[in-house]
Amino acid sequence: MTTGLASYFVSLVCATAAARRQSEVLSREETERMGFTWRGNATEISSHELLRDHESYPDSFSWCDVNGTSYCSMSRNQHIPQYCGSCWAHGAVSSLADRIKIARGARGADVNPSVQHVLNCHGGGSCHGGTVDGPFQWLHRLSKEGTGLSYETANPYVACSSEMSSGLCSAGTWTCEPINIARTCPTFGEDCTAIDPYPNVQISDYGSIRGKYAMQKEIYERGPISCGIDALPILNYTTGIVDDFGTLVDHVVSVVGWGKEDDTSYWIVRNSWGEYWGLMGYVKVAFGALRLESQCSWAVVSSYTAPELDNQVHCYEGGENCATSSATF
Ligand SMILES: *[C@@H]1O[C@H](CO)[C@@H](O)[C@H](O)[C@H]1NC(C)=O
Ligand SMILES: *[C@@H]1O[C@H](CO)[C@@H](O)[C@H](O)[C@H]1NC(C)=O
Ligand SMILES: CC(=O)N[C@H]1CO[C@H](CO)[C@@H](O)[C@@H]1O
Repeated sequence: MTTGLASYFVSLVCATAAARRQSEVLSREETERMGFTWRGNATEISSHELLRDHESYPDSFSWCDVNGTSYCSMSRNQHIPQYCGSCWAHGAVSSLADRIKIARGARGADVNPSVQHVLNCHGGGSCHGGTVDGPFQWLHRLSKEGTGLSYETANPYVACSSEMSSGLCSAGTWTCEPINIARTCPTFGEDCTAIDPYPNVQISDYGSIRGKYAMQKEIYERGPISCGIDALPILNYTTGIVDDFGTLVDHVVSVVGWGKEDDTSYWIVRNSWGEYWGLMGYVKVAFGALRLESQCSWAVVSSYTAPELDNQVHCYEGGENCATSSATF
């Protein structure tokens, strides 16, 4: 059932590769070679199937404005300090950050999980592309081991993965070692210290969905999701509603809700190209357009480190009481 769909995408990628940028979404073959399950159209029973059914949904609903409260996390830019095809990690991490904010009732300073941790640990891909739900498969594995995704303040985004040498990437090693998951560098001329345990977010469940109905149900009941999209028609997007049907999925974004203007219903989509692009980093995509409804994924947040949960391990500035190892950076 999924094979036809996958090879359709792959052949289109090959056929049009010359006309577009390199796809940031890997093929089924590449995905499986990395040890991830291809779930572009999962059919297995998941907690999504247990969600309440609605006859219909309101014409507009956005997690960025639920009765005046925004549950949307920060906008990001995957392409600086140098180009990195990490859209797949951004779409997943941003939707996850929103769901943490929803769980916290938008109280407290935002928790911003680390995209760089996903890249350093090959959690679904690299700067040369990845998979829509790979980050959630990876994080689910980590969560079962009792650890999770690090925070931005312990591992900031630098747009590098281990195969990258462009820009500032040659100045570091982007491997999945403790020092590249959460660290502190206490003073000049001394080694940096890996922090473990580190503030983190964990998930209990994840899955793949497709189609307008499943997307609305998942977003409305549980929060934003991560979806594949055709990026070519939106490279020069500025305002308005994009209704281009699209050709293939080569990019990943997060979907935070939907709206309606005149007679056109559209998805409210957060991209990861900075706030100078589009509508402060967002784009309105007409229902059915840009292949946005063809492969999406969701994850259920099970825990995160936050003051109200009183679950922080309190580390010293130099990390001495939380240190597992140290390395020169
Ligand atoms: C938003 O306000 C409406 C109208 O007062 C109410 O019916 C709805 O439950 C509220 N939604 C949330 C999520 O608080
Ligand atoms: C975007 O605009 C630039 C400058 O006008 C142009 O060179 C480029 O072809 C456009 N890209 C697309 C995908 O339309
Ligand atoms: C979960 C899901 O969306 N499953 C779909 C996978 O594709 C088949 C065939 O197109 C659909 O019937 C399923 O609903």
